[in-house]
Amino acid sequence: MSNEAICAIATPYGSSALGIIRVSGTNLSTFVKRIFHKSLEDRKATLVNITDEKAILDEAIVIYYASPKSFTGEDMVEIICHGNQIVMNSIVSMLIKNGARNANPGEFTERAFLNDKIDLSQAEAIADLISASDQRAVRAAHNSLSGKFAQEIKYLLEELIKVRAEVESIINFPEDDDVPELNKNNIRKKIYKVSSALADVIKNSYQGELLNQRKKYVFVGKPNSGKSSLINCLLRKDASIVSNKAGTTRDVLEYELNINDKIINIVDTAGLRESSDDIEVEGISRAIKSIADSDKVFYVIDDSVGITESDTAFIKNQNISNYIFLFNKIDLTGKKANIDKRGYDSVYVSAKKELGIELIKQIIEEDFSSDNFLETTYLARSRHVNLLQKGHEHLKKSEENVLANNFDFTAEELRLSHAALSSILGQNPTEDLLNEIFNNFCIGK
Ligand SMILES: Nc1nc2c(ncn2[C@@H]2O[C@H](COP(=O)(O)OP(=O)(O)OP(=O)(O)O)[C@@H](O)[C@H]2O)c(=O)[nH]1
Ligand SMILES: [Mg+2]
Repeated sequence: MSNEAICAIATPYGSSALGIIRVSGTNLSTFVKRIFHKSLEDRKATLVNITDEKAILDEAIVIYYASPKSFTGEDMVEIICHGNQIVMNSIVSMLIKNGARNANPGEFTERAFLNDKIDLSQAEAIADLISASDQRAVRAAHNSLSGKFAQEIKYLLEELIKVRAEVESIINFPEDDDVPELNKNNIRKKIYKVSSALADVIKNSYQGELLNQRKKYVFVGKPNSGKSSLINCLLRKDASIVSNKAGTTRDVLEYELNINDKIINIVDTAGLRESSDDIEVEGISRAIKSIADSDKVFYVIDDSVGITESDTAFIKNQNISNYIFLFNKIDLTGKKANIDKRGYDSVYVSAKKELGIELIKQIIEEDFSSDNFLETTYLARSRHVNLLQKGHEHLKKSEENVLANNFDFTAEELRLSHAALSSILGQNPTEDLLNEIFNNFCIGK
């Protein structure tokens, strides 16, 4: 690891009341003295004038965190200045002139990991917390970040080590001696105990993985049914082009929608119909693809036309099971905005008169409340889930080998299970793995 001083703006791009710039490196005290013309007390907010060759860049609060009591474990400086991009950029340029360099994405967190301030699962939880799309995802990320997830893995590793030791001692039995039944049963019981505890962690981590993915709702239906109009109503802006020409939307357009702090993606698609236009045909095939990875389909029907055979045929042929009919244009049919739960779920709305738009949001919110969430849900990533499953598979094989009196194989399977679980915490990580994880962070974290 290089110990060069690194710096980055830690707050989002744009204007805000305050902006934060972070610096991390070894022995920053001389660096600090040079740029601020005074020494800073550890963990104390100090007001300074930040200058670059006599020109005042800003008046700011700076806090110095002496190693090892800092996020990265190195010396760190946090500069809390005015949240103006030009001011912040000029402070960063001044820091670079004085010997720091721009931090790579995730480099602060990577240093925290390399300095043993956090394990790899906690580092990943930081990225997940930053991008968490709703309250429950935030809580689950906290469960991982606080180390609860890591503690469970550490417990499993400790238990595994105990069994491994016992198996090794059996392997060292004189060859002509049979392994006493008592020892065999003991080992089986212990493996079973780890295996069922691991199964519980897997169960909770699956849920966490789902939480980590933003829910996606796709709007499909015939041309002119009003898909784009409804999406614009939900977004409260003219995002998609609307026109009375059938076949207006040609591409898959994905937008972010915030409903009471739940962030979801809504997708506008090309109207479904037989077409000889290559571009339209491609648009329709993209619409079909986006249905495949959606959480729910809103099938939009022009209520003045009603459901036709081609609508039901499409739903059947594409095997769409999780869908809701949105009957749009009720201003033309005189129906009331409402949710009809008889038979298939239907919502009656009008994009033009903005009727029933809240009902669409209600349907989406119901999806969130039906997800069960446990306090022990972790925001596990697929990397974790895969390793947990791998660890579990090897444990099962080790149990089979105990039964077959193959203790050498038992030992090997236990070793592989141990290796899989310890990779979750980043013990013996490869450089590729670290690059993959930290490159997905934002700069400044
Ligand atoms: N009366 C009435 N007209 C509507 C309503 N919603 C949409 N329209 C009109 O229906 C036409 C088609 O609307 P779009 O939102 O472009 O329909 P679309 O389903 O996205 O159509 P394509 O992109 O071609 O598939 C436009 O002229 C809209 O103004 C509604 O609630 N009531
Ligand atoms: Mg459209």
